[in-house]
Order: sequence, then C-alpha cells, then structure tokens
Amino acid sequence: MAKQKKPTKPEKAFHAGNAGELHQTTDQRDSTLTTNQGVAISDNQNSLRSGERGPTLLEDFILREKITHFDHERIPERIVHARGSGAHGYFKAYGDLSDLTRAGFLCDPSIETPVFARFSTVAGGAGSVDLPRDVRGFAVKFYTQEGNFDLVGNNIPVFFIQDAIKFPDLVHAVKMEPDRGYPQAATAHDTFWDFVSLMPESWHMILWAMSDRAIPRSLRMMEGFGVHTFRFVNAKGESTFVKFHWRPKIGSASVLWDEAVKICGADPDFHRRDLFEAIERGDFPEWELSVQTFDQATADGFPFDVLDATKLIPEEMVPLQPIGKMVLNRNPDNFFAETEQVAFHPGHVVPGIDFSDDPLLQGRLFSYTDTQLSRLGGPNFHQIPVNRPRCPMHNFQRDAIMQMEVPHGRVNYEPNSLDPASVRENPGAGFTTHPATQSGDKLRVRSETFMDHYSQARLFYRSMTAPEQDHIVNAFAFELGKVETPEVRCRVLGHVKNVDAELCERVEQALGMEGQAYNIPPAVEPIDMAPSPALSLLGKAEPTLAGRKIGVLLSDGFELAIVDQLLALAEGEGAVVDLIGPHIGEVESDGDTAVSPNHAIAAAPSVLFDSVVLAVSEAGAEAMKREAAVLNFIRDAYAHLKIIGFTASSMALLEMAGIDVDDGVVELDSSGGATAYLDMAKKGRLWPRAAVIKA
Ligand code: HDE
Repeated sequence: MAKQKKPTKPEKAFHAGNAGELHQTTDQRDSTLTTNQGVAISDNQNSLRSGERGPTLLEDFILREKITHFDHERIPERIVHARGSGAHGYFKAYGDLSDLTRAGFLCDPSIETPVFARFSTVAGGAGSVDLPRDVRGFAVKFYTQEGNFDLVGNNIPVFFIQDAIKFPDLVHAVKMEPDRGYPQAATAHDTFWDFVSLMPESWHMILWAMSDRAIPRSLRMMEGFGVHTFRFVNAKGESTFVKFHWRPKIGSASVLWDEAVKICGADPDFHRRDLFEAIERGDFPEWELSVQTFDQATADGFPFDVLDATKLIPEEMVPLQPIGKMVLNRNPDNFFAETEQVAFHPGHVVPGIDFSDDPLLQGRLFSYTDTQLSRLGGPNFHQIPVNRPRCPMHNFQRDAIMQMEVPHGRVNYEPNSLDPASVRENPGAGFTTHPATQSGDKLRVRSETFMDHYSQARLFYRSMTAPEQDHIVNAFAFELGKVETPEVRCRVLGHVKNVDAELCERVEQALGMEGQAYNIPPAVEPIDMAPSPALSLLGKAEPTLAGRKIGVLLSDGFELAIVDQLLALAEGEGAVVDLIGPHIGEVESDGDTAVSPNHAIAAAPSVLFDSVVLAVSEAGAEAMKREAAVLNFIRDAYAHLKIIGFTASSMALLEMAGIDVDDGVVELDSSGGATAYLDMAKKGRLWPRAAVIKA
C-alpha cells in the first residue's frame, strides 16, 4: 500500500517556465512518470483535494486521465476463442514448393518468415480455465514478404457444421445458457446437446470433441489443422487442392478427464503457464507443417466431398507431405497489445494460396474482418503492431478511427495524374484469384454429397485404441449425465447408435439408460471405411520425456545423491523436474546441502505433473503419511495411471496410500538408480493399470 504523504511542493517537477528545471536531461525525462500528454507527474499517490481532508477537485486532470484510461482498459472479448495464449517465432520451408504454389515463403528454404501463433479454447470467456473439454484454436499469422498469411485452424481436422449460416446457432447453443448464465466453458449442458442432437452433420466432430483431443496435455503437444480444403496456385496458374496439418515435434499427449477437472482448480492457467515457461527456458515449441495435396479427379473419387468441413481425408488415402517447420521462440512482451489484439482472418492469403468453395470457409471470409470492427474499434486494426505486415504496405485507404499514420501528399485516389510516383496496381506480382469455373442457379440447398453424417464418425471411433475408446465412453457419460432433459439424452443416443452400435450400448450402460436410444434414420446409410491408425494419438505416440514434467516430493533428510542423479538424467531427456517440499522454505538433504523447492505440497497436486517421484526420508514419510495433500498426491498419480518412482525410505507413504506396487511403481535403487524409473516414465502412463482402477 502506498504511504500517505502530506501535500508538499514538488521538488523536482518539470514545469514549463521553471528555468532551472527546463535543463533536465533526456535521461532524467526518460525515467519520469508522465501523463499521456507528456507532462511530468510530481505525485502519483494523492489526488488533488481542497484542504488536507476535503473533497477531490474536478480540476485534477492527472487523476481524471488515469481513471478514464483505466475505465476503458477492456475491449470486447472475442465472441468465440476468447481465451488464448500466443507467442512469436518463425517458419522455415524445407525446400522449394514452386511446382505447387507461387507463395514465396514456401519456395525458399533460406527465408525465415516471422510468425505469431495464438492457441485458444472456443467456448469460455477470456478469464475461463485452460482445460475444459473443448476444441482448441490453432491460429498462425505468417508475416511473409508478400503480405500476411493467416492459417486460422483448430486442433481437430473437422468442424461441427457444414454451412456458415449455422455458426451463430452452434455458438449460442454451446455458450452459457442465456437465462442462467452458466455453464461457463462447457459443452455439458442441455442447450448444446439439444442442438447437436438435431444436427446430424455435427456427429463426426462430436466424436472428436468427446475424445482425448479435447483435453490436450499442453498447447505444445497439439496437432493443428487448416480444416477446410484450400488451393495452392503456382506461377503457371495451375491449382491443386490442399489441406494443412501441424504436427508437434515432441509428440501429442492428453490429460485424463479427472486430471482436467482437478487441474482447472489447481492451476487454471495450466496451458498458458506451460507455453510461457517453456519459451522462457529456451525449450522452444516446434511443429512441422505438412500438406495433403490432390487434384479434382482424386477428389471426385472420394466417398465424401472435400468441400464439406465435417470430413477429413485419411492420411492413408492422401499421405502428408512435410513442407516446413515453425518454432516459437519469443513470448509476447505484452499480453494485451499482442495476444489480445492480434486479428486473424482466413481471408488473409498471399499470392499462391486461394480458397475453395467450402461453404463454411466462404462464410468465414466475411466474419473475421467484421468482428474486428467491433472488437478492435474500427478498420485501422491492421496498424496495431502485431497485425502490421512486415513487408511494404501502401494504398489509398484513409482516415477512420485510430488512424496512426500520417499519409503525405495531395493524392489519395487512383488513377491519378498529379503524383506519378504514387502506388499503382501490379498485374504481375499482385494477387490473382484462381479462375475456377462457376455456374448454377441461385439456391438455398445442401448438396447431396454432404449427406453422409456418420461414416467418418464411425471411422474415427474405430480407429482409436482401446483406452481412447474408453475415454470417449466416459466423456459421453459425463456430458450426458449433466443433461437434464431425458428426450435430449435419448436423441443423442440415437446418433451414437448410428455411429457404432457397440459404443451406444456402452454409453447407455454407463448412463443406466439401456435400450433408450431413439431411432434416427440416417439421411445416407453409413459405410465402413478402413480404420485410419493416424487418427489415434496413443497409437502413434513415441516414448519420450521431452517437454514432460516430473514432480519430486522431498522432506528433510532426503537422499541427495539419488535426487541429483534423477535431475541430471531427466534433464538429459528434455524433462523438467520440479522439487516439492512439505513447505516452500528450504529442505535439508542427508548431506550438507539444502534445496529450495519449487512448490509446497499443498500447492502442487500430482495432476500438474506427468510423473512423480517420492524421495522423502523415513522420518519425512512418518511425518507426512497422515497429510491429505500427500496421500492424494500419491493416490491421484496412481489412479491417473502415472509412473511413480520411489526411494526405499518413502515406502511408508505408498503403504499408507494403499498403493500396490505394479510395473508403473518403480524403485530408484542404489544399483539401477533412476534409469529404470525414467525408462518407464517415457511411456507416459501404465495403461494396463486401467484394468485395476478405472481411469
Ligand atoms: Fe472462427 N471465428 N469461425 N473458426 N476462429 C473467430 O474471429 C467464425 C471456424 C477460429 O486466435 C472470430 O477474431 C465463423 C472454423 C480460430 O484470434 C469470428 C465460422 C475454424 C479463431 C469467427 C467459424 C475456426 C476463430 C472470433 C463458421 C477452424 C481464433 C474472434 C463459418 C478452421 C483466432 C475473431 C484467434 C475466431 C467466426 C468457424 C477457427 C467471430 C463465422 C471452422 C482459431 O470471426
């Protein structure tokens, strides 16, 4: 709290007319607090008042300016994707893609294109938690030498709806219910399930939303997708269809639902913190950008329409071609100025990239500029530093609210003869739209080729590993368990049955609603597509500790040698090790050394770690074994199928927690040291334990 000060005459104020102080040096000025008009402030603790205990004076322009600015600090949050985290970095192409596209940044591996990426949840407000069950936005702005290209995608390759006209309905249904104002950031409520139970086209996406994809372990571990079919266009004007895919270098991983629920309380900023801290410590997140490219004839051969955003193209049908990598290596200097004010738009394309006729994409092309007008206050949002192109930008658009430039000259129109040096259109270098042939009547219809709503939902479910399928069942049970209207649940079950009869039986059983699925005749009978193993995250996960976090529980008297060895080996594997003490103060080892833990046990439940180690002394175990925080730490780690390391002296804690030693509970002994434990921890979780305890 600021100390109260008696009103005194300022000693070092900068006043015009004060001859001595006019000579204040630039350095002195630079460190002086000023108003927005540059007037130095002598007292930032007290407002101007009439008498020591009298009323505040309206004349106090310093107080009024400060409070007025503060009153307007918030801008409207994004109607969707309001909560997000961003970072700067660069993109580099692997080679020359000029046979497919004339986009310069994809054709020259020596170019480092600056990028700004923003990851987001969709449904919750800006202050909501990081781990609801939700789709994640995956938006990247490439500041190319030919203008800004925004790849505004998601971490799921398909979408809920096929036509932009349904977007406001979808978003209204998923957001807080309008009369009661809850639930925040959750699909688990009646209006969402009512809507999707009446929208068969949403069912492929629903399966993804109920899967592990919707509760990612880290933003750094998410795949990303452009979702729509776009076009590449090369210098000869030849067009190829393209789908964009991002793959994280450290692999994908998800949390379990019970972890997500607990993380939201223990650290609502879990993802934001993880991204920020990784970049701060130089562990730069990296993704590979790949494309699936195909021509019209190939598209015509698919049993689905490539213009339908509720469909994906299995990698087994069109393989991914890696074309470059993105590295995020700098945190924003200011969250509001950059992450909040960044304005993405799928219509920000550069020559060489063009749109398809996907009706969802076409609607998006209108929406994004429109939303910035109210969110960022006017049409000059491209002048905000994070949105500015990094290549030359000049045209005759003028004026409007918050104009930051001072355009020169008499000419603000084209053609003109008064300024021959002024900018002109450039038919050679300029953007040209691919001249796709269009014909047809004006109609409000949905194409017959969009009518198969269940085949790919089935494909997705059947491509999952057994634990992933279990999680989908559990997710339906949780979500529908929150739905109050029985008819909505029955209608949802009807769709689940169309996706897969066995899945429906399992969900019915979990809900205690056996045989209650409504009969919902599909518009088109679903087909059985060949499973696509690439859709499973677990199936393709490689053992690794890169980017993972290990929590080590210590007490006074812990064995320094074992912990030191663990730290060295784990860090060599790219893991981060956090030390957890009985309190935040220093913990004494069995030698002379004391360590300062990163957390106290009360603030560090095991859900915040990928794996945990119990390295307490015997006395420490005795003292801790009746503490709920300690027992929950261990029991949760076990129930979440985590690998638990322990030293012999910590055994009493395991016993007290009632943990059976299995393959995932590994002793750090004097012979093998930490190696055996780390080898297990690389596997992530001990999935077979799920037969003992339902996760
Ligand atoms: Fe968006 N979407 N969207 N969307 N979207 C917005 O733009 C919209 C869709 C996506 O980090 C808004 O600036 C419509 C699909 C991301 O700032 C808004 C339709 C995909 C982000 C908007 C869609 C996305 C947005 C809100 C259906 C995946 C956050 C604030 C036609 C391919 C970008 C804003 C960021 C944000 C409209 C569907 C991705 C209102 C009308 C499909 C990642 O303009």
